Amino acid sequence: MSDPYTPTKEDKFSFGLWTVGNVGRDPFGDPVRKPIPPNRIVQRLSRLGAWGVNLHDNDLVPIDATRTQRNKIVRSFKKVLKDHGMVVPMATTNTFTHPVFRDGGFTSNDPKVRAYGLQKVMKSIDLGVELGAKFFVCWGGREGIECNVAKDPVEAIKRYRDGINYLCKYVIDQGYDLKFALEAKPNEPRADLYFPTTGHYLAFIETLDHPKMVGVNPEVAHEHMAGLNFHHGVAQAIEAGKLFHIDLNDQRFGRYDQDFRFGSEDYKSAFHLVRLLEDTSYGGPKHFDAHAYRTEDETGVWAFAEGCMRTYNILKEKALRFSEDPEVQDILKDMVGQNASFKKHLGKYSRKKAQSLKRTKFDVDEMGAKGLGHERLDQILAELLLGVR
Ligand code: GLT
Ligand code: MN
Ligand code: MN
Repeated sequence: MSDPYTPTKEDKFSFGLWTVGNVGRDPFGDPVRKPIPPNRIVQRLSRLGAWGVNLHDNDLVPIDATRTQRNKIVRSFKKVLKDHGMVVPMATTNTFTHPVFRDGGFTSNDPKVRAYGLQKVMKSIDLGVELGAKFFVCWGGREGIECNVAKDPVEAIKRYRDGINYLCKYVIDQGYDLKFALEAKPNEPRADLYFPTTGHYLAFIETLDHPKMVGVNPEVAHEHMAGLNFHHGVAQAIEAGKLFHIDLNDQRFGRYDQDFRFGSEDYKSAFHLVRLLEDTSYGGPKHFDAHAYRTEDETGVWAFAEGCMRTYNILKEKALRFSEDPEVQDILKDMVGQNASFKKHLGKYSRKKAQSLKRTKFDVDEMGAKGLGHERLDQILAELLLGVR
């Protein structure tokens, strides 16, 4: 069946191998599904209309593989990508599963662990570039702490900076066309992670040796865990020219990292996000970093993947209908651009302008008396989303 919401490769939808490949293990329960081999993931995703797959080094190549084994796996993966017209837009490194990373990769107190972390990431970069990746995500899943007196947090930040600077130099030295996207999360799997939000990373990036090579990869669930408005954070990243990549999923506020199907929990927040991404010049990969409920078998996994993409496209259509709605347009026209004569007071500072502004009389009671009409506007959105408009 095909309808206007059926995904196509032009939509630039991607999934991590670890997302549809998630076996449903959680802290209280064993896996409920068999691992799906990477090559079959590529085939099935392509058939559903996805454009790309992303991977951690060890999603494809086992951590203990020999060079010969690695090359064989990579050769066969490249062939299946080509046969199915699929790309690898983003790659990343697993610096969180092995016990060696129990206290972080880049921020570990042990220089030997930090050196191993760098080695692993460099090899993972080589793999990503070989597969055609243009973005490299760094999610510091273990870069955090439980016992806060065991690690100096200022030192941890400096170590993380040293790590990213080193990797930027490596990418430049190799002549790779690759940019880094840093992914924040407030907690889990550590009690607290350094760089808990996208905003923390936006500030940190400006302190790097090569800030132009580094942007962010915000994830819906991670900002919602912190109780933040996701699309506002994304807007700030867009405005700063730093939205290199995005992880789409869903999540109830205040819970553990749920990584639910995109748009499954909060249609309204998802609408605002889709509208923002579609109305601005983002144009990058739309990556679903989520997984099927633990109740599902493999059939449910593909229903999950299709659902993520369809919901995005449905919300994209709703965003367009909202913008084109004549009543919405009338209301917005009334809201914006009034009092044009006051614009002369704004903008670039000059002493003359400031003096003139200080002399201007404002009738604040009259200015504060007028309602803004947001109730009606928001109800129009509610009715559109609920399908009666
Ligand atoms: C892990 C995490 C994600 C990150 C991935 C990249 S791995 O599943 O929960 O948010 O984006 O390392
Ligand atoms: Mn993510
Ligand atoms: Mn997550």
